[in-house]
Parts: sequence; structure tokens; C-alpha cells
Amino acid sequence: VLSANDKTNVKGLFGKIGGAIEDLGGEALDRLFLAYPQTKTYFPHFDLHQGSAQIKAHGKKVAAALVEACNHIDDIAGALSKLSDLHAQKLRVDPVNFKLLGHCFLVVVAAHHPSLLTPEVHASLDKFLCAVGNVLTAKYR
Ligand code: ZNH
Repeated sequence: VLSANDKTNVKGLFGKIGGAIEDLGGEALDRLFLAYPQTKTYFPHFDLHQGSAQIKAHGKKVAAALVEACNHIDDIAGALSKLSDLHAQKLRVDPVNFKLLGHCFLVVVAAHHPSLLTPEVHASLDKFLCAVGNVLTAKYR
């Protein structure tokens, strides 16, 4: 459960990253496919070369969903309800992959914004990404 402090930390971090978060989404996907190649099986229809136009476009969508979740941090389940349906009913991504993508996103934030990612903010962002993953996998059964 996200504490009031976690929410403040995540909102502060997202506020400081701003629009650049779109690119971080793509970079996180690049890392996901390189570090955990088994995740590529969900994207057989994509050009999965590092930095491809499709990865960038998809990264923007993922980042936008994270921003949406951050903007509705008290009701992430409500904010991502449609996306949760899509992942549960159509995509059926194995839940372990959400942890991998969350980890990659954390690494990308660390690489681009080392000073923002204090241990405290790191912990809050990790909890937030877990909460998003839990929402997107909540309707599987
Ligand atoms: Zn996912 C899709 C988000 C995770 C796989 N996604 C998607 C989208 C979004 C998202 C926004 C779009 C939708 C529409 O279009 O409507 N995801 C997301 C998020 C997350 C995720 C936020 C976390 C954080 N996913 C994930 C994972 C995976 C996935 C982990 C695997 C690996 N997705 C996916 C797919 C898709 C999606 C396959 C579809 C794509 C296309 O386009 O086809």
C-alpha cells in the first residue's frame, strides 16, 4: 500500500521528469527486450531492434499510462481499468513480466536522473510500479 509519503515522492518525481518520461518508456522497453529476451514473445509483430519506431511509440503509450496512474494515484485501479481489461482478456502477459519491466523502468530513471532517485524515492517508485502491475494483472482470474 502506498503511503502518503510514497504518493508525494512519486508525484514529485514524475513532475520533475515531465514530458521526458515518454522517452524513458521506450528506453525501458529496449532494456526489457535486451536483458530479458523471453519478453519479446509478446511482440512478434514489432520491430524489436533497439530504439525502433515501434518500440518508441509503444514506450510513449506505457509512459502515458504511468502518468495517468500517477495523476490518479488514489485510484489506480479506476484509472487503468480499461488497460487492466485489455491485459487480462486479450494480452495475457505473465505477471512476472511486469516486475521485469518495472525494474527496467527504475534503472532508466536511475540512469537519467541519478540525483532524483534517492533511496526513499526509489522505494516509493518501486511500490508504485508494483501497484500498477498488480492492477494490470488483477483481472486474470
Ligand atoms: Zn502492456 C499494450 C501499458 C506491461 C505487453 N500496454 C499496452 C498499452 C498500454 C500498456 C498503454 C496500449 C493499449 C492500447 O493501445 O489501447 N503495459 C502497460 C503498462 C505496463 C505494461 C503501464 C506496466 C507498467 N505490457 C506490459 C508487459 C508486457 C506487456 C510487462 C509484456 C512483456 N502491452 C503488451 C502488449 C501490448 C500492450 C503485447 C499490445 C501492443 C500492440 O500494440 O500490439
